[in-house]
Amino acid sequence: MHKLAKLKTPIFWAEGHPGQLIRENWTIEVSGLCESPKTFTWADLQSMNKTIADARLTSVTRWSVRGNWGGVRLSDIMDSVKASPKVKYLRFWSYGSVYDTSIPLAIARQEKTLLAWEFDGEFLTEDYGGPVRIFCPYLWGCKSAKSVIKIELTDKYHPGFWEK
Ligand SMILES: Nc1nc2c(c(=O)[nH]1)N[C@H]1C(S)=C(S)[C@@H](COP(=O)(O)O)O[C@H]1N2
Ligand SMILES: [Mo]
Repeated sequence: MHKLAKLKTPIFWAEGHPGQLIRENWTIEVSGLCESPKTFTWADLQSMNKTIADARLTSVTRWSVRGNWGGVRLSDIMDSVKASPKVKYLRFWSYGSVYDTSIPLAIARQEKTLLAWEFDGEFLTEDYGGPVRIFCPYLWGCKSAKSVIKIELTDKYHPGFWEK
């Protein structure tokens, strides 16, 4: 059983569970206001500097789960695509392009905001947003988009799935 399941972490998939997703074929497109838009493959992400953040994912529905989340800092991703000084928000899209959510630049740049693929040393499964999800302990859990396929760098705020 996955560690997150042992901790009785609820599985949120408002748009419907995506089924099986293949880790090795995963890609995340990073585009919008930047000099070098790039599609990161699973291998690209694995070759980057890994950060482990001991932090908590907290939902407005009154549960939270704490552990060691591992992945790459969103700040490193932004540097890698040469994000424009005009960027004010990052907009995340989950698999299927139904669920989206946006966060302000300053929070994306915080040290524990990650593109995460593991929890307590174990790969994230589809239930918990694998292969790769956003992990942002500074905001409500709804901002930690699961199974992310695309990140848009924007200067405008777009209300996301839950806000609409
Ligand atoms: N694609 C997608 N991402 C999502 C959600 C969702 O329904 N779909 N729910 C959000 C909410 S409200 C919370 S609290 C966390 C829950 O993460 P978990 O399902 O891994 O516990 O994921 C967030 N990311
Ligand atoms: Mo939530």
